[in-house]
Amino acid sequence: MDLNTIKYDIKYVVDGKKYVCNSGGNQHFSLDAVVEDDILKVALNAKAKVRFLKFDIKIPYKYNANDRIFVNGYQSWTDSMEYKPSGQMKELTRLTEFLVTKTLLRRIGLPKAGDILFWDYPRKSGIFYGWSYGYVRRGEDVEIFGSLTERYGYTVVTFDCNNNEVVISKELQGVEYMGENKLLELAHISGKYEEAFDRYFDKMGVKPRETKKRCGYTSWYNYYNRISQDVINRDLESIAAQDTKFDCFQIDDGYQENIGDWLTTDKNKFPDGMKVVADSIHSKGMLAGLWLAPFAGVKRSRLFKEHPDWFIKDKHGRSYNTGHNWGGFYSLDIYNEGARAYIKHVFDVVLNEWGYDLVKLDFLYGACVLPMHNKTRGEIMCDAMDLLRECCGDKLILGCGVPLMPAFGKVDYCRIGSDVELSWQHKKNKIRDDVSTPHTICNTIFRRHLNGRAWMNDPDVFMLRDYNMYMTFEQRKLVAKINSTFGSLLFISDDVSSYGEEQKAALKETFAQKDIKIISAEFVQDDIMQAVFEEDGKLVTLKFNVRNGQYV
Ligand code: 9PG
Repeated sequence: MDLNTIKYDIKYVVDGKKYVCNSGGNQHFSLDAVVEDDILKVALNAKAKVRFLKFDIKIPYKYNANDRIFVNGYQSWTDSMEYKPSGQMKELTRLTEFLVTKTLLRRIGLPKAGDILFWDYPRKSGIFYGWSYGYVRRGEDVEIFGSLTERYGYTVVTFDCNNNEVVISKELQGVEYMGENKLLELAHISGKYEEAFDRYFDKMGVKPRETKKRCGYTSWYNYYNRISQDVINRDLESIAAQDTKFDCFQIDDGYQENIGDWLTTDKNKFPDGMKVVADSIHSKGMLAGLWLAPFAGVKRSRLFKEHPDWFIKDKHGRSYNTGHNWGGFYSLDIYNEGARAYIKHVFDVVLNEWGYDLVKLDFLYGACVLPMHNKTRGEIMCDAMDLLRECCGDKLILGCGVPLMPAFGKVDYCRIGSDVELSWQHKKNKIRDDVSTPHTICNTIFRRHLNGRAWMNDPDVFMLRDYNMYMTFEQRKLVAKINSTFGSLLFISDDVSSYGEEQKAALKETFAQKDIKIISAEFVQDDIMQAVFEEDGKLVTLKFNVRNGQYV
């Protein structure tokens, strides 16, 4: 990175008046940019109260036709993959975008999980954007452009092949700056794929908290929220009765009376309460896991009814919904003292009184849907993750629905793709964060560099059962193979007592500890994925169509 070739493209407001700036300073502010050790640092000194509408730094960059460009989706569920320079990012059609951003669908919160309400899609071929970091790959070599912290605001990395530029943008909406502020720390790292990512994580100072692969069960992908003590006990007994070892048994959404009231168990479903469930899991020699969305609350919850003031408000002071799930939900303002004390109390009970060892913390993006208290979305999400780690001490956290970089090194395991569907179908025009088997498979493969560096990757479950299932057995085994090759949390949602011999063998094979070395994994033609890896010293090639899960 050469400071002499960098250009600024800044739009800002002072005293209600809009300005444009293409240099390192003017009458309202100056920018201090330095490059040390291939890290670009930019700091702001504002002489007036400045709000940025756009803060872009343009770096000249020459792309080749054979390059592959990786852009990182906004959060856990967002589709993320490599593109050819001539390709186009998968985006919503104008009609769907209109429907989810301008109609009742917005009011019910449909687009809130993603970035569509605060970042513009490029809508052109040859231009690709992602959050916090991205890379250009030439064969085995990559060049990473990666933020070292999102505490100064989210960083968007755009690869613009049409203009031969890499554009580094800061998402600084809703914040007024005055005086001295750091804005950016960006590393530019070149090298072989694995080694370059090692160096990127070294520069960030991020280490994984866990390095163990774990096998287990979650209740979600068979019963969804229709769980009960009977269903859970039956699946627990089935697992304990067979000979493949499970490390962890996790109860998902559905045990609580209402989203937000985590300590009020639905007594019709779990008459003996959640401590008894943790005790039975422990008695089978497994870690007990529990799902919760620690920032979320629905209107009918006691939490929301008693403390509406603890929740995020829009600029008019109205409750701001943060997603459509459960008929619409709201998220706690993590800077509110009452909200913080409540979150701490919930974890104290779940982890210390009930005795759960792992918490799956979901819908975390809700904490930063709006900038507030003069903080950027990025800063809020970093603070939210600090709060969760502080509350959980050394217990295991499985992050989910979380913007990724603020969670680096904070969670032990993290979902890195969308929810798997019970079928393998490609739907055009899927929202980028929505449930989809092709999306989750691509993410498992293309976000593998996070596995063992930021945390251990959760590729979402695989399923081997025959009922309540719309994938062929070959497709189910393909999901299992991809998960065990590229991921580290290997969970099923099946009642294993229904398994025949083939399924038992497939489960054993998927859970077996293997020495895996990925050699390459990429699209070799449109939609045709080829993964080459060594498994216990043996060379394996998987070649399949990601749209339909058929081998080619
Ligand atoms: C529990 C579930 C499971 C699952 C999580 C998360 O975009 N969406 O509409 C959407 C809905 C649900 C969802 C993810 C995305 O699932 O990933 O494993 O825990 O919550 O409610």
